Amino acid sequence: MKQLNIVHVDMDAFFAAVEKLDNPALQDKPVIVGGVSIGQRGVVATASYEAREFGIHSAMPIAKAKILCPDGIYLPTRKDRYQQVSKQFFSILNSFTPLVEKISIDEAFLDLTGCHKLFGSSEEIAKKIKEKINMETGLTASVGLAPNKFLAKIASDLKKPAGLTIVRPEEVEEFLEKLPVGKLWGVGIKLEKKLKNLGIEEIGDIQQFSLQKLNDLFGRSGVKLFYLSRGIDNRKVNTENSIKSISHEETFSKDIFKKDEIYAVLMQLAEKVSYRLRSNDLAGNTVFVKVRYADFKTYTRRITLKKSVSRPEEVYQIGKRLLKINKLLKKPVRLLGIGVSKLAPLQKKQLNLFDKQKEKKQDQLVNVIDDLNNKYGFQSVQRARELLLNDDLSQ
Ligand code: TTP
Ligand code: MG
Repeated sequence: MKQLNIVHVDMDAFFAAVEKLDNPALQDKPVIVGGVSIGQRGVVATASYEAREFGIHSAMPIAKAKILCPDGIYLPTRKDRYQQVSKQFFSILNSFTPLVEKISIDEAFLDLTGCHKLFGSSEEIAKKIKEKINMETGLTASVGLAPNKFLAKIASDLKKPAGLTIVRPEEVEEFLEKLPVGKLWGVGIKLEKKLKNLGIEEIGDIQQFSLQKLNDLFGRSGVKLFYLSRGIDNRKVNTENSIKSISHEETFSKDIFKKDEIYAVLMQLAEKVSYRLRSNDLAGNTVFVKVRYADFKTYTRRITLKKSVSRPEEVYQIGKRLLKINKLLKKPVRLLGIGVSKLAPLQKKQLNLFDKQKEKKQDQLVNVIDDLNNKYGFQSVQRARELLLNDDLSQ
């Protein structure tokens, strides 16, 4: 019999909830948080549950949200602040077990194996996790407890916000039966339509089909449907390198052609990537760049290095080299992105790829900048850092 050991936790309306936490006057108000960075291309990052009543959801253009809810409170994103709360969230999770898999800024899986002597039954631990998050952050999370990741993820979503849903091993098939097929991983709008055409709307309908039949109908996706519809999922909670990559990108309101301007943006993006790497104590040995042109053609190029990198200057220089070698700047650029993958814990005494003598000085500078970023947010110190680097280190 499968054990009831996997927890999925997801914070409720995360960015909006943090905004309410920092400004209690917003409590009970429809709050919409969105990237209003450059031009009119802003989209909703998230909306409070009050705002969702108006039909607003993530990825909706802000302009459309404003039509649906003109009296809503529209706020720009404050990524550094959310990152801060996220860190607190993960340290709470880590206080229960080291077996935590980070899925995103506000979402994780935990494997409770080995926790019971310290914290009680799985049910008790799931409850404690939920309560501790609420007590220590002032925010609510929704929690699912189930025998595997697939079920725990569905469970945490069922009673949002502030829900706790437990799916015991003996209840699995019944739990899945009446759920819409769209809840299954890998079932997007297209496959959902195909299934509907066959009269399949609920997960229970899939349970009636044999493995052979589903394979004939949908190939590999069909095989997946067979197992998931029965609640079978053997994936482990993956604690190693659970963040696969860290990247940032920017879409410009006007396409950019001037190399200097592109490199300036690249530096800012590299700064952000580096900051996030170091806030998570990570470095990575693959750097990648992404470029999109006016015709929406998008290219990604990567390079794998012998050593891991995390410093802004390193990430920037390698990104710049990738853009040059691959001749990616021959046309005006609509979107530019840079990231680092193949991540591993940061070695504190990591060698600087470029120049050992500058290493210490650069590290000191990076630490000061990190402190300032934590205190005052990103934009305020970015310029200063670029000036410092130009005057001081990058000649
Ligand atoms: P989610 O957990 O998907 O959403 P949420 O926490 O806002 O709401 P829910 O209660 O349904 O979990 O994402 C976490 C945060 O990630 C969200 O607060 C904002 C950000 N985000 C984006 O910036 N863009 C997106 O498209 C999505 C889905 C999320
Ligand atoms: Mg969430």
